[in-house]
Amino acid sequence: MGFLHGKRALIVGIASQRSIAWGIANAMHREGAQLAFTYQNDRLKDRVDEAANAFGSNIVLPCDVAEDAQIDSLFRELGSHWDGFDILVHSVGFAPREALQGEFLDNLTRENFGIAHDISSYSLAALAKAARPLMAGRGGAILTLTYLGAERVLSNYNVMGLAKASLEANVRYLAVNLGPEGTRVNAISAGPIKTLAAAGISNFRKMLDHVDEHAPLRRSVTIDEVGNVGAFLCSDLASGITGEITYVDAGYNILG
Ligand code: 0WD
Repeated sequence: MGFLHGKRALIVGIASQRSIAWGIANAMHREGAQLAFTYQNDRLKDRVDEAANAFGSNIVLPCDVAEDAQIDSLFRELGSHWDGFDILVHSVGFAPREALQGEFLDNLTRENFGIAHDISSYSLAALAKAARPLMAGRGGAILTLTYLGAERVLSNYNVMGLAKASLEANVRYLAVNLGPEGTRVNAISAGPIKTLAAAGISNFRKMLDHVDEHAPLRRSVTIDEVGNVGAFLCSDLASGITGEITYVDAGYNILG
């Protein structure tokens, strides 16, 4: 029996089979969790339907996290399938493409700053708040994805680094707020992986090559490696861990 047997998990942020959320869903499914999925818009619906099929789920619901009404209706709908659930995976991030190239100030605008923070950080707290009635008191867990650019200045990451720093603080505030009702909140800081979101970052290939050459393990990580740690962090095996950022990056973050 898998270590997530009997758990119900909502996966937010699958855009393709290369998505980190796909790797997390795969590991959670393997460990016995029942899954539900959201899709951002009609363009991505087929991909998410494909994921639901692959993981034996028939719960696929729309949710653009930029829209309050869609967040509300997501949990109303989910509540008609499940009377409660245990795991919320937030694998969502976005900044306008032009902000992810050049120097930090080159393409910094109030609008780009707002969008990056809204979609990449605020959405975690918004989902956690809306999910609360269905998650409270079950010993559940919330997981999000962050990146080293939150702590260090990395080329081209720019305003997304600020948004990820906000996301990491968000994890800590949520952990304190939701801890008393038994919900844990953690993040994985993943090494670079070639996904649709990563394709928006200028010179991403160079970053990946650098990690392959210099990380202690002399390689980058896979979505399955991130998925395994995600499944662990959201399981009862990790019942003593909350408010933490766990690195799954082949050791790259320890380098000076
Ligand atoms: O190297 C990487 N790929 C890393 C990614 C390293 C470390 C962290 N991360 C983070 C990302 O910042 C993000 O938070 O992992 C998370 C997942 O990213 P991913 O798996 O790399 O990217 P992808 O497969 O593109 O999924 C992200 C998805 C979006 O995809 P697109 O490509 O369409 O932007 O986030 C979703 C969307 O499906 N998303 C939204 N979902 C709901 N509402 C929204 C939105 N407004 N915007 C983006």
